[in-house]
Amino acid sequence: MRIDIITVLPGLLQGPFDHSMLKRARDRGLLEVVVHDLREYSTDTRHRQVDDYAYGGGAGMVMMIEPIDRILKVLRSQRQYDEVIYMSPDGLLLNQPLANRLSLTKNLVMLCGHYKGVDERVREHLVTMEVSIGDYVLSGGELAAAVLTDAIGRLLPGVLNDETSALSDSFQDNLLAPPVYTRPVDYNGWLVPPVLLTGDHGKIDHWRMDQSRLRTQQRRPELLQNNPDE
Ligand code: 6GU
Repeated sequence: MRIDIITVLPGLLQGPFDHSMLKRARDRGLLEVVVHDLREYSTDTRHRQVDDYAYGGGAGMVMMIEPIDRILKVLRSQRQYDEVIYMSPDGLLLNQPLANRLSLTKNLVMLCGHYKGVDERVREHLVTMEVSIGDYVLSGGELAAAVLTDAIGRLLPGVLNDETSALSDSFQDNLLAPPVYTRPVDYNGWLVPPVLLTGDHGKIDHWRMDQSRLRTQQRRPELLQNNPDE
């Protein structure tokens, strides 16, 4: 899978994909992440301007359509994109079903918004969907694109060590994950639940399922109301 990220702050996206899961995905050739500096597509070669004042006035700059159209034309001439995603707090709220769906695609573009956002014509004519990572405002779409890339990248077959492990994630079946423990068995008198030490995997699976349901009921009861398949 390939993800192209378009940003005015490429430095913000230098680190996040070079560690852990995403690094493994890239090292194994399962995921290619390419970060593009939008300023390189500015028509203004001297100041590399990519934003301008809003028509009608008001505070805040607006990202211009032309540099965005130019880079998208270049990218689209090289491959077919499944989605061109504008990262925006107005977008479709990211959840596990959406991450699952996007992980099945081959080529994605993520366009990171900044300032007051992009010229509305970009949203009308150039992007195919808008995604938000939650109901709060970030100063730009970069960290949201990193979150979305991580959520997608870890689902690619061959990325996780234990192939079944993504399926047992919290939310994968609309249940939170059960508690987990490791050594020591007794720390300050805080004990590991004895069932986990029995070696009886039928009993352990049953306990974990009960804990998942209990935890979901206590913390996120609304998840139990929803249908697992989107
Ligand atoms: Cl995708 N962008 C920005 N700027 N803020 C957000 C967001 C995205 N998702 C949640 N808040």
